[in-house]
Amino acid sequence: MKLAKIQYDGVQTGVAVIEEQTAHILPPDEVSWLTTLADILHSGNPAYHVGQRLASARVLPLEKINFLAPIDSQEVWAAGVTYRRSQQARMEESKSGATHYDKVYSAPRPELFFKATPQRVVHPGDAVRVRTDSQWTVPEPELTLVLNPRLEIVGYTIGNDMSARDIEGENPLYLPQAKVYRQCCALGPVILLANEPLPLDETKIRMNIQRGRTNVFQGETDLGQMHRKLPELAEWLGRDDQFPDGAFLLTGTGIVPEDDFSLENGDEISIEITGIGTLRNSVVKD
Ligand code: DO4
Ligand code: MG
Repeated sequence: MKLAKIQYDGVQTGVAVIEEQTAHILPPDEVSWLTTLADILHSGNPAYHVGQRLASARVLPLEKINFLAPIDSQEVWAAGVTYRRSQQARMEESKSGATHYDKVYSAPRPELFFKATPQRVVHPGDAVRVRTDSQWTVPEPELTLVLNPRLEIVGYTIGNDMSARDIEGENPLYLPQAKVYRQCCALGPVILLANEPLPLDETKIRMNIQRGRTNVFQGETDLGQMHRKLPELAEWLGRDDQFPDGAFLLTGTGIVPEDDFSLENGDEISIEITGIGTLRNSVVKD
């Protein structure tokens, strides 16, 4: 089952079940008072609570709705260097930090970093940003775990971990500035409920970047290439920490464009993950 936060009838927002062509907007929950998407996700049995309200849902065609980022008050975190391709790319970009990236790929403790607060996350269709002080910024297409306050994986979505490679490459201590700024992250369009583990080898991640009429980048990987297990990443995030509002955890990129590629104003990024959907965003660089 896929759930989304949507906007409809101009200004109304709500939670909907998304099917191939239709959005089923859930009516108010007068029994359990599960109001937000996060309330449903954290309820212990999201599919059951949604099922209770589905019969009286209003149905709209997808053309009549806009998708919002599926986040409420969760923090957004990210894992890094979880694929060989990311390890190689970081070692190339950072002469001084190369050994750190080499070690973290195979160390028991993964690289985890804070990525965004909800207001830094853009909706599907909106623009992600290139920092004004970066000349080398790329999108990072990442499977994203949706974690409840008990750090259980309750869903999956698509995330874009925008990264200023020149800033992170100059000095690894600049990582928070390379990663965290306004419009630095996109999430959505839907959350696939985690009823069963994802089939790793069959779950492809594809990224396409369009510049005007030209396709300037195309890349593909699959979850089978990831060096870490998904529950392992969630478990490390929860160690000695608390997430009363739950969390999103981007799981690292296995697709990194060649070193001469940087995003430009007006580029269109699309990230597709098998079984979840496609996250599309434009790029602003001003
Ligand atoms: O260590 C730098 C960031 C790595 C990252 O974001 C990734 O591998 O996806
Ligand atoms: Mg990343």
